[in-house]
Amino acid sequence: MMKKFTISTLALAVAGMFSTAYAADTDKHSDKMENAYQQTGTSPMGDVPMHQDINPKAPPMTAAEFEKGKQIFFQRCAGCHGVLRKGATGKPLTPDITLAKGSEYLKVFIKYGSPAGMPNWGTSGELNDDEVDLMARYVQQAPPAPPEFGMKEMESSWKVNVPVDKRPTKQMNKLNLSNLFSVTLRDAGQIALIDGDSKKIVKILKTGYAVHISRMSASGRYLFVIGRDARLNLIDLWMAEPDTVAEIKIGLEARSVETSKFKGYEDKYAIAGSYWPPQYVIMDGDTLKPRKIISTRGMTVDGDYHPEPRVAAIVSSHYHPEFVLNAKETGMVNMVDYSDLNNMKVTTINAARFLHDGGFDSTGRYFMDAANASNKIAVIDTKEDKLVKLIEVGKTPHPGRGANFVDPKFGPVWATTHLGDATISLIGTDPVKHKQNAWKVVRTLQQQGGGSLFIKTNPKSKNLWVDAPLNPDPKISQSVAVFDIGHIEKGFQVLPIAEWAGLGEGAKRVVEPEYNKAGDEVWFSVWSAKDKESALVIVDDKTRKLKAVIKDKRLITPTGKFNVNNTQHDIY
Ligand code: DHE
Repeated sequence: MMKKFTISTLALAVAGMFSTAYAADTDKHSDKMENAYQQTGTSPMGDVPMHQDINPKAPPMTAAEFEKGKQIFFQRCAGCHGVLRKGATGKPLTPDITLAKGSEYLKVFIKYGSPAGMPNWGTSGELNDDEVDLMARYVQQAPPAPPEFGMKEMESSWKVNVPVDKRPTKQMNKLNLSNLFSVTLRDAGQIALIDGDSKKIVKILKTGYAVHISRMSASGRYLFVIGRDARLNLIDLWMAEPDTVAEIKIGLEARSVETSKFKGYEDKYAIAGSYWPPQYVIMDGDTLKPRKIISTRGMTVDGDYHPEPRVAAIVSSHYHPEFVLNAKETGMVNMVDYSDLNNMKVTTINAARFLHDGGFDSTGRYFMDAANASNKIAVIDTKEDKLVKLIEVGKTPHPGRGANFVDPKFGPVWATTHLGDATISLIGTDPVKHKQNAWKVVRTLQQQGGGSLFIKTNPKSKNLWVDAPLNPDPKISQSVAVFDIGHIEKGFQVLPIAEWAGLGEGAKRVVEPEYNKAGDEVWFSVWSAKDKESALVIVDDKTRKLKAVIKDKRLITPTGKFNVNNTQHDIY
């Protein structure tokens, strides 16, 4: 029989667990940082019409309440619990589970959170008591499924603004394109193109909602930008004034895009993966005409069916005409062969759950792929199309694309930082000359704290930079740690990047180091809320001294920065 709880007893129990477990257990603290990360980008699907199923067993809700519950769910909850509430990094919340828990239990859980990482939505002030009550009732209803998005929908959203034969045949502007930066202006739904030489904003371009990443075509001419609303812009950098020449919506929610880089296929295809529907689409690289859509729904590495495996990182193989694509929830890496789209082959490699981000080793052969919830890096050999090894690292690896350098003792390594602890794991990547170190964690470094997202160096640099924008301590989230690669065991220096930006109030999270083409400057975003001033801070890599600050009222919420040359050639 189900136990009866009153709000107050449960609240005390949960709150009690909270204070003791929390103070003592930094692991739980790290769960919080991980959840905060999942919630940094709200799902844009709250406004998508979905059918409300009347569940006679669930507490009643009006259509208006249901609509509000849906909005809140997609803004705050879907990132962890999944669109269909079948569970992702958060627990499943399907009616078979939630009805058994009952409204009172759910209200306490939503209001006070849990030590396992569920945020305290009520006591933090994010939701008021009425909203907590509404959400407790909402999660007992059947989850509404968002619509599918197939070829018909893609084609009707597809626009070629400048046809290929009306585009320039050579570069028509005087920009040093290979040192141009595409900077995500996240909450403005824009990117800024910034000239890396003069540090001047060349142009602001409108893109998708809560725009996420930029990628370059193999030739360096075309820039692809994807928004969280799955809107993809194709920007031609050769035009007198770089502009969007084609656009398409590839689904309802997305994070990744990449272009074909194998010899003979340069600039030919683009691929974009979506979170919803769980699928990817291959398009023509110069027009975005959709060619082939493949679903990722299917079995996980553990043999269970998953209805919504989101597409996470995609990289482009240098060894075969293939895209290397992460299906997050299944833990499978898909090697998508684009040489014959009609008779398409996809090799599925079992890795581990939940695949998120990653990058190549310095040779471009091995894809170092973070299975974040498993605390592992999967090494994928893109020449043999095989899993080489699953390597245990720190808690919740988050490499971005990682950092490649030569460790003075262990030879070539690739490094990842972590969201869930203060470590950096260095993995040996040379199975030929340093066989004994290959595919092992050869060194673990301590940095300032957890909540780290990106680590970076450059082949021409002796520095290794690491951020920690989600660390709860502003001293840490507003600065970066830098290691001297030649004396890596000696620890790190902290640079107060946000202070150097000279901004007023704001979160001022320092996020994502990115090098210029020459590898002698490192750019950081100082990321505050939409209504607060943000900036870019540029540091001289050799002296580690401030070189420039870019401030402009148009620089709203800058986050990712993509240098054309480094993105084009996978340099990191
Ligand atoms: Fe990202 C890369 C997903 C939140 C900045 N992010 C990626 C990739 C994925 C992803 C799958 C890899 C793309 C690839 O390589 O093809 N990111 C997600 C999320 O699901 C998550 C956790 C929550 C959400 O709802 O979006 C999320 N990401 C963020 C942020 O809050 C960040 C810090 C700020 C922002 O702009 O939104 C952020 N993510 C980035 C950046 C990259 C990225 C800068 C590219 C790194 C690179 O070096 O290529």
